Amino acid sequence: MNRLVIVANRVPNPGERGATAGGLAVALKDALAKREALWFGWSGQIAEATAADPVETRIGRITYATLDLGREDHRRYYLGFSNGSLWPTLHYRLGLAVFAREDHAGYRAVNAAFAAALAPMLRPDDTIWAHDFHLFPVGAALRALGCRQRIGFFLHVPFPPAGLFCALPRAAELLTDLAAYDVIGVQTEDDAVNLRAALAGVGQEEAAARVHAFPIGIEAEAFTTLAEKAIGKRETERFRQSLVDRALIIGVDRLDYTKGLPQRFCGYGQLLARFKTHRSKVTYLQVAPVSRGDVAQYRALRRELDEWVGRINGQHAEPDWAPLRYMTRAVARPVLAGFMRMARVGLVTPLRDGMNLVAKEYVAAQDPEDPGVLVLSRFAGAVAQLPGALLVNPLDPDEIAEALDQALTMKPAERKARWEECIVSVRRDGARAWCREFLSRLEGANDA
Ligand code: ADQ
Repeated sequence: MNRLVIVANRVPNPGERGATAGGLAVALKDALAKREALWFGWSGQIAEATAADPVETRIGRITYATLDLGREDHRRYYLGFSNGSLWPTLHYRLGLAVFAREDHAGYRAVNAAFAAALAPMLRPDDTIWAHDFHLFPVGAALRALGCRQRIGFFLHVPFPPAGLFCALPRAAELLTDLAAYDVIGVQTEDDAVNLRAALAGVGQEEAAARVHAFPIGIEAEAFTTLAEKAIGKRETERFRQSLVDRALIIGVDRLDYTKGLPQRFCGYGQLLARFKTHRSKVTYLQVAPVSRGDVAQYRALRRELDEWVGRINGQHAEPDWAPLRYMTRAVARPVLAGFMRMARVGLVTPLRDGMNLVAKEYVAAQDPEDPGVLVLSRFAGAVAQLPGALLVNPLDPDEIAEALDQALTMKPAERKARWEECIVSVRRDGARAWCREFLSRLEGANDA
């Protein structure tokens, strides 16, 4: 079998390459287990200048090739254009987007540097798969260097309506870059419709026909096993005892303004204010490790959430009950899986999300005989695969409160029926199917 080359902004660290790995590493596990692979990208380290030659580490059949980013490139490419311009725009938050020509130039320069470092490592029959919004131009940069291999691209975040995306300066250039790819993958049919329209709008009709939706999933069985094994372990049991038979609501997110956390906290506050029967009978645990802590908007969000926590606990706590427990430390996946299994409600209310794997993990973690209820934003890509969830508008705290009340008082038979509607596609449309479907379209692309 030919080699698979993954190009992504981040390459997992040595410590993350085992059982604790998250995100893309988990989703690609199956594809990477079956064939020789090269994983290329940023090391996560910042140096004086961006390295020209990658550092290679081989573990089994996977070679990890990483470049350190220069300080200025990191600021322009990563913090500036990727996180400051593209991330908010792609999440429909044009008002939060900033644009600077220097950042845009830095973004293109790093993509060109990635291509220049990767090209000499490529074999003629490699299959190349580039990931996410940091790397819109890397395929075109590889083509400019003469690479004729199959190159696919997958966008993990949403793609907004064409008019919104095209308000971003240089949007047409980014869309033209996408035309270099043989397959352009997005999470949902809505994203595909939006991206096709945007491509057609800049005269890239042929590229528009290469856009397809591939909803990403999780390794459901493995996550279920993780959750089952966590029950009875010391950490899980200590947590259970601390709840003193109170129903648990759980939220697990990166601390990001797309995840709707202030509105969610407000919704929980509304539950306690309006549905008084739940007072002292429910505990909400929000795990939200700090991400992109060096970006001002993220620091402001953190302050806002600190205020919400103080307000809710200050207003509603009893001497023996804190209604909201909030952690900005990361929690290990096996422990999280156990907490999710214990939770009566999984609360997942992003304002926009490409997919949202936490929603699927919550479903996979449940005890089939006594499952909890998923309260899910109607703006998460995962909605299409989770028909049994209680859907809410994440901007409406009252609706969140009403859904929480409904979930907390739901009869076991309805909980079971709703969970069964969700688990079918969580199991069927897993990480393995996502990889298989994307790669079979990409590898069949030039044969058609
Ligand atoms: P993210 O925005 O990071 O990913 P999500 O899909 O929910 O969002 O999470 C990815 C993984 O990180 C999950 O496996 C989750 O368990 C883990 N994770 C999240 N919060 C955590 C926490 N507090 N502690 C420990 N682990 C945590 C982007 C897009 C999503 C898309 C994914 C995959 O924004 O829409 O679903 O890529 O394509």
